[in-house]
Amino acid sequence: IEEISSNMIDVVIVGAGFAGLYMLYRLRESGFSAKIIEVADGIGGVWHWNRYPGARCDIEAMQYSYSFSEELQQEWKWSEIFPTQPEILRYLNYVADKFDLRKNIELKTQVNAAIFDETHSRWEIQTSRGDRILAKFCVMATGCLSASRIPSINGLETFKGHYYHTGRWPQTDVNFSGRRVAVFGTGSSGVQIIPIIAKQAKHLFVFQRTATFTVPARNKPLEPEYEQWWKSNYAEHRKQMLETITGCLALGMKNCSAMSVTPDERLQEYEKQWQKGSLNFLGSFNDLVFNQEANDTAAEFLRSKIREIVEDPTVAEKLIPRGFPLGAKRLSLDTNYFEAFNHDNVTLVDLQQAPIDEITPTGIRIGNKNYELDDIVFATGFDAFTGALFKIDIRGRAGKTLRDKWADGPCTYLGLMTSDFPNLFIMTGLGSPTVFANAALCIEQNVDWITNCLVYLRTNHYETIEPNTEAENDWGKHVNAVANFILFSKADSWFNGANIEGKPRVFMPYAGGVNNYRKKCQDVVVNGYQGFILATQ
Ligand code: NA7
Repeated sequence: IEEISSNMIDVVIVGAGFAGLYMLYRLRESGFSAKIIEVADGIGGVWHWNRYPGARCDIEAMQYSYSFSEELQQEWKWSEIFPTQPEILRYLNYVADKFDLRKNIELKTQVNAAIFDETHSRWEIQTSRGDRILAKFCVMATGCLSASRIPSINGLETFKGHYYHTGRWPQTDVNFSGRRVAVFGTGSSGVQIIPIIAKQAKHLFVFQRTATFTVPARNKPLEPEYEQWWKSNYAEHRKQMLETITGCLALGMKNCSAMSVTPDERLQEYEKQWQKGSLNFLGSFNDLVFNQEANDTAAEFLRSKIREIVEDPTVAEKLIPRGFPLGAKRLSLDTNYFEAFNHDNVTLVDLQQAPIDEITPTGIRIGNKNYELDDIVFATGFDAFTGALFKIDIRGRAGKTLRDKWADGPCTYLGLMTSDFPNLFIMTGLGSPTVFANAALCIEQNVDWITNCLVYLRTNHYETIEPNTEAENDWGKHVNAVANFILFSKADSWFNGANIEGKPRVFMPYAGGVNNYRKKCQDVVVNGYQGFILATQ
């Protein structure tokens, strides 16, 4: 009993990324005892692991950053519009030091299990160090794109060279100079790493399964006037960001249908957004995400750009995405991606023409053709949303496992909680707009909501909170209805689990926008935590 009581805290947070760090800060500020358990040997979450060459954020730094401290947002200086992974990691380390967070973070510790004890209404967290930590609440800040995935390709274990996954990049320098390299994957990670490896490698083979849509980032140093514009009125700008669909301020966007203007005007607008460069391209007109006809015009514009940039027309045709709407696989932001295919040392291998037969000790074989390789890079993505959660044995009421409960796909209320798992909060982008929006802002909103909820429970002497099944089912239906309204569900992607064999096909994020999601979360609170069961014992 002594051991248990000395080990009992209010909240265990799993994960020390953007979400976990701010969660810890807010909880401590609100008088709760809290602790982060993190498997990595450093803080940063995805920004710790994704240290591959070219890794950077595709949301502007002035917006993809914490807003909770005016002092922090005034004193931190970003160097570029779109920050690199090392710069973001430095920022998060700075935040951890400034707010003295490290004393409550346990690194190099894996959470193996989280088990709810119904008798005492508390969670028991079991770690790789053999510890059992008891907590009233548990927050899974485990990330939506953190469980990296290398596809099972015949013969990989026989390969004598090195192989890497972008989401588990080594901390030592990897230099591809003079080497023959293969890259699998042409999503956002592949699009970022390919042009960098193209510059270094003796030869780069890009093994493409699906061609991708990407828009130039046109990244540049942060100009002092622009920085000043943000900093002179940061609070107001942040407030405006909350009222948007994407959680980002995008100035000068057209608020009309792509079909309401002439073809010339449409092209001019696309050209303008293309020249500006940013994911805002998808907001060039207000119906690109749900009107197929409008979407086609934007997709066709991007296809014409690929034909313009790529010199070899045969290669260009292979690089042109077809068969799914623009945005249904997450739009990428690039720096010289298509240009890389103009280099003599870069070869595009189209896996739709012929799939891989095997990886051999010295390379890759397709039919009679052998590609001799020194290194293979897998930019093949993640078991999104649920992957990191399922690595933990999570058990709620009556020993029910989360895996069993979600066997046909995850179900949550507001993405934040799931019934039969009281006092367990989830912040992995499930049922929330995080992956379609400014993740930093979405995380702050989730953390603030959870903290306010815990304060409410404490003030009103409640022991537990969990959603009722009706509210959970209704939320699931709403998430689905929104997904069916927009075009983002119309492709095989990690949005709907299609990138993982055997994973249930359920559209997991909430595509209704930051502003609408926030409003729904607020309404639930205003109506006395509507849809939740609050219990005093
Ligand atoms: P993504 O977006 O899931 O991209 C993974 C890529 O890897 C994609 O092009 C896949 O092709 C490809 N892939 C997956 N498995 C294979 C196999 N077996 N063979 C060949 N190619 C394969 O992951 P990213 O890391 O790029 O981006 C994830 C998010 O992280 C990103 O959107 C940002 O928000 C941050 P497919 O399309 O499945 O045919």
